[in-house]
Amino acid sequence: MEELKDEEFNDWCPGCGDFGILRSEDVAIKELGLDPDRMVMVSGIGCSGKTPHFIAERISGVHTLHGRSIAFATGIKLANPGLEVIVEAGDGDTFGIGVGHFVSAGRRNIDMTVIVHDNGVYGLTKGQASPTLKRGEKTKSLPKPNINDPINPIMLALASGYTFVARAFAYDVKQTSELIEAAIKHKGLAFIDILQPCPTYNDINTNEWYRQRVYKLDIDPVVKSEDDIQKRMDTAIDLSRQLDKIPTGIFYQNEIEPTYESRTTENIPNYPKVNPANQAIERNGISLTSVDALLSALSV
Ligand SMILES: Cc1ncc(C[n+]2csc(CCOP(=O)(O)OP(=O)(O)O)c2C)c(N)n1
Ligand code: SF4
Ligand SMILES: [Mg+2]
Repeated sequence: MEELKDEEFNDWCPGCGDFGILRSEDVAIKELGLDPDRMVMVSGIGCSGKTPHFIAERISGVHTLHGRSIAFATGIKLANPGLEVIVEAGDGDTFGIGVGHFVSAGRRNIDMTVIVHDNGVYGLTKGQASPTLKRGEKTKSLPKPNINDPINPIMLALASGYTFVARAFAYDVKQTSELIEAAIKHKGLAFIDILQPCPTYNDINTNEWYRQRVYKLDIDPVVKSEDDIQKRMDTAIDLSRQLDKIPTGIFYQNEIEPTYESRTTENIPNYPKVNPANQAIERNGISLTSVDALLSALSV
């Protein structure tokens, strides 16, 4: 692993909130003491998509296509359920072109972590409005105020079936790293919406703007029984709709819901041990995956 990673030049703009997210991830991965060889970070296209190149820990990274990181990550996790899979995606990536994958992943409750860099803009392509920019906001990169309503990432995650739903502020490295740790430890699909200032294109949702509004949630978000689900969800939804103040922390956590892996194991008991990633590809020197062998068998 060591020899595969070179120092990469970090070309994020000075003051970008992505630096806070990167730092928080480095801290969280170190704190958890996870085996880097058992970790994969999967990103889409965007400024956020460069995170796997810059992460200090020598974990594997896959820089995929715009909007497709969750789909790639799902395949990796299903093929090799022993891996710790982290998705690193932009808000355009996740809630624009990739929103179908975001919703589908929630339905499955796969045991992985989705981290969204939510900056209100399409940073890499020079600041077009992303699906989280509020209606009427005119950042310096827009010729006119945004005419579309924003989506609410917390509500969308809850409606889709995510079992760990949180929000963080990129420059609060302490809280963000703690939330990333909790998300990775969570058994099921975890989502963190990280509010990430983009000083280059978004001059409205700045560091100062957030600092005047963010406050830490003081609720118990953990579902204790089936009867408890509605109450915890209602609280999470109400808090996510606050406009004047912006709560950060865990909005909802439910480990009662079975994961995709546990439901698959009910159908295929040896799935954790015998999964696509560790099946034999050759026996007695003969390839079991040879297309030639398959074709000749079929042609008989
Ligand atoms: C299929 C496809 N459509 C469009 C693009 C162009 N594109 C690249 S990055 C990007 C937007 C990035 O915004 P976001 O996902 O919010 O990430 P950020 O740069 O803000 O971190 C777009 C539209 C692309 N690369 N691929
Ligand atoms: S364009 Fe915005 S999001 Fe991209 S690196 Fe620069 S400050 Fe960060
Ligand atoms: Mg963005």
